[in-house]
Amino acid sequence: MPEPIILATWSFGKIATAAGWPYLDGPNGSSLDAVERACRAVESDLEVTSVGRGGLPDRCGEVSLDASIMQSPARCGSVCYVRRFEHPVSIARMVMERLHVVLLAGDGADRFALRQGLTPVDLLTDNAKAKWQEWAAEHPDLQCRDDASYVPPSNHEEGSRGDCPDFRGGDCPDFRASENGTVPFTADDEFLPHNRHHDTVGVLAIDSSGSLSGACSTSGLPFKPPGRVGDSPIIGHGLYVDPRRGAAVATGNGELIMGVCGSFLAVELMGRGASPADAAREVIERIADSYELVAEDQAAIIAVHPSGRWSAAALRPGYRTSVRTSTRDEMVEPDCMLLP
Ligand code: SD4
Repeated sequence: MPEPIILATWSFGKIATAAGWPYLDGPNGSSLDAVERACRAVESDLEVTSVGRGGLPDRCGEVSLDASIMQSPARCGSVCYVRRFEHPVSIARMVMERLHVVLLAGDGADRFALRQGLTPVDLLTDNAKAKWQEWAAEHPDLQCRDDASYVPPSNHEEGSRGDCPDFRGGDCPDFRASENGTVPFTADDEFLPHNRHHDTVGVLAIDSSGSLSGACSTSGLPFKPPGRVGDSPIIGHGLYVDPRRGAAVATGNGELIMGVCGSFLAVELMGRGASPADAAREVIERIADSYELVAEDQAAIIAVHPSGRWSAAALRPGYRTSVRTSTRDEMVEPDCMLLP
């Protein structure tokens, strides 16, 4: 059996892995409980402005949340456009465990959550409202308009090389010393303030029985057009888990990930024999090949094989994976960063 492991996207993934690990550790550990708890912790962190309560709203000032959870093609659930509940990942789990459908959207998802006994909350915090008002003042023509003239920025969490004195990345071939031979990110947490933009929290875990689970949760792109839903709640795009082939979770600009079915692609490649490093890199290369990218674009993916071998790849520097095992608790640079 592989050693239990929990992996999460971005530096706020440390919040997630810390919350999930106690549910994973030990003979009764459950990867499903671990990934749900991991996402819930970030959903409740009001400092995080891209997940859960405290997430930045759409251009009309309304927060909507997306999440998914998965153990196998036959066992998955998701919700999108949740507007009244703090923990979309738990609603997604309820969809998986209590319904014969995969995805609930909008009012239907909110009403389902209410019927399950969850308590509605106001998702728009004062901080998020203030940021939206600032944005609206800067973009008076765009506030609450549906046209395509404004492209929502992808969240850029951890800056660039210039922000990071310990940056040791490079092009894929030079940087990838070995799978999982990633360079630990050594900057202090203060260096990566949690109030800067973050993206989706995506979590993958394997427990001591070898069971693989994944989950992700997001408030989507900041100031998105109303109604916009990204990759995170769509099975195969933001998240995919197949116990025989592996699991993958994506983060970044959802539109880039959706066009290549990013998470499914990574798992499918592993199922056909690719290593996690090659699978993750190929997804990012496929994105780069398929889109006319702009400087703002970022996408990253974590791929884990059922054996526990794993890797992450990103379009650009700035993305890190949080990893926790019985012997490790750290953030690591991706094995592949395709662009400077
Ligand atoms: C989305 N991938 O909705 C998610 C969230 C994200 O930068 O990563 N935002 O596109």
